[in-house]
Amino acid sequence: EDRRVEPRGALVVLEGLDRSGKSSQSSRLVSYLEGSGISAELWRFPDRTTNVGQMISSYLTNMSQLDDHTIHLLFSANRWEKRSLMETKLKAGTTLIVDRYSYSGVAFSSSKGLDIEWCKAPEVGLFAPDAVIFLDISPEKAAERGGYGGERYEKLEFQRKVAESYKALHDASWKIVDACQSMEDVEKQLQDIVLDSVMECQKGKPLSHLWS
Ligand code: 2DT
Ligand code: MG
Repeated sequence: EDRRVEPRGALVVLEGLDRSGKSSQSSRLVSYLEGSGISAELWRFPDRTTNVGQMISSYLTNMSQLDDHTIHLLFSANRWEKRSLMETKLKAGTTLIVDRYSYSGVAFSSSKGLDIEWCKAPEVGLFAPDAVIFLDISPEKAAERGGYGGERYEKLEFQRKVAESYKALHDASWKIVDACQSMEDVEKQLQDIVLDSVMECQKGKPLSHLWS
């Protein structure tokens, strides 16, 4: 068996309700890592730039209607189409900070009533994150922050269901961070979590796969 240690970048996922601060914190993290001399990129799902991503975007902005199963599979396909680039980047030593991933896929679709195991199935074989950070905020507090756009899922009633689905989905390995703290306090906690993960991966922690 080949036991050589291959340093690599870390795959770090941020999850949470809309307006929990994922996007701001993700970009701050990338700046912080780059400033510390660590190669890092900001990724987000859905990636609306691809053909599949454009179908997703059109659905989210209510420009098109799709069956719940169909849109679920498109979100998954959007991750599959980025998988090989993800592998290349990680193996080249770049840490990826990813704003939403398979957990959003399962939480949002199962909130519409789709079976959770059915929702997980198309994610099997994608890379498992080295860290999942959940920015924890109540749906009510998130809604008070304002700035829900007019997109399909950006409604308090639905966000309440998503919050319940995330609870059913998370496990002990998730890092739960109180998103109601000041931006700076959240930022500091995220930096510590991510640095730990980056160090582990530099030491050659093997890449693993969903669903684990
Ligand atoms: P943003 O607001 O982050 O652009 O997300 N979603 C996301 C799903 O339903 N399934 C998925 O697999 C992913 C990644 C969450 C747009 C919306 O898309 C939802 C919010
Ligand atoms: Mg949104």
